Amino acid sequence: MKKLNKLTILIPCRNEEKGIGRVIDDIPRRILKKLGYKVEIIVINNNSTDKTAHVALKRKAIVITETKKGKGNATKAGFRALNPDTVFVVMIDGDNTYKSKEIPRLVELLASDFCDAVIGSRLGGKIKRNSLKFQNRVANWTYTFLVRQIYRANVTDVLSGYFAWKKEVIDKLYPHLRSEGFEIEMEMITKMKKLGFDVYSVPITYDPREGESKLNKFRDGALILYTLFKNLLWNPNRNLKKVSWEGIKGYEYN
Ligand SMILES: Nc1nc2c(ncn2[C@@H]2O[C@H](COP(=O)(O)OP(=O)(O)OP(=O)(O)O)[C@@H](O)[C@H]2O)c(=O)[nH]1
Ligand SMILES: [Mg+2]
Repeated sequence: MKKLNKLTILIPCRNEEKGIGRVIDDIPRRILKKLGYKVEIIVINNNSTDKTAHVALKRKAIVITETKKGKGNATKAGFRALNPDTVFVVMIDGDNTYKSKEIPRLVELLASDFCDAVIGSRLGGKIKRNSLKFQNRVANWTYTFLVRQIYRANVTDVLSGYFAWKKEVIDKLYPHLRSEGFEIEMEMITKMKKLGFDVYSVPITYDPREGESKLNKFRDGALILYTLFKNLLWNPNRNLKKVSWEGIKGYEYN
């Protein structure tokens, strides 16, 4: 029998009991298996006061705990939990806005060696009614325009939470990541470009969220913009000596 490659799906969650079940249930396991992947699901739970962990564990996901608040901290904890045999990594939100059944669309670009990392694009895809607020759309157009011009990144949605990477990209990127909150995505995109990775977008569907938003549009919007400009001065070689690679720590089970 053909050996299956491991595809790890990271789902950062804080109080997402309303969405996480659907996100996990809709992962197209059979299709992914046919494509040659063995699926592993890691939910990064963060101070949830609801049944997020329970819902995820019931579906046989691995649930790890990150006590430090923020999507950036959760994402980095997810990266540390990756095992060396993972080939591709997907990150998707737990609020059922991005559709997990579209995972094969992102992974195909990696499998065919079209690029090293993929961003699921809402602006280039299907935005369902009441899912992306007008002001968020305007901020996204503006930030995406700036990243395209300044970093020469041919991407069409820099505020997306839907990503796929070849595992070796994470190995090189992780030691450079500093973000604690929602600026993590901007940090990853700008640093991936500076590290010389090929990043493109694929159109995806975006639905209204289940449960409550964790985003503060003023504070997080400003921090994301600051990250965009700050990383202009970032030089991977100059910073290389200062970073320490924490290595793969394996799994923590709840
Ligand atoms: N583990 C963890 N996850 C978080 C934290 N903050 C946000 N998240 C998760 O990150 C994902 C994105 O957060 P959202 O609140 O949906 O932010 P958004 O998608 O930019 O904004 P919405 O349009 O309101 O959905 C969700 O799955 C959240 O549960 C956190 O502190 N810890
Ligand atoms: Mg969301």
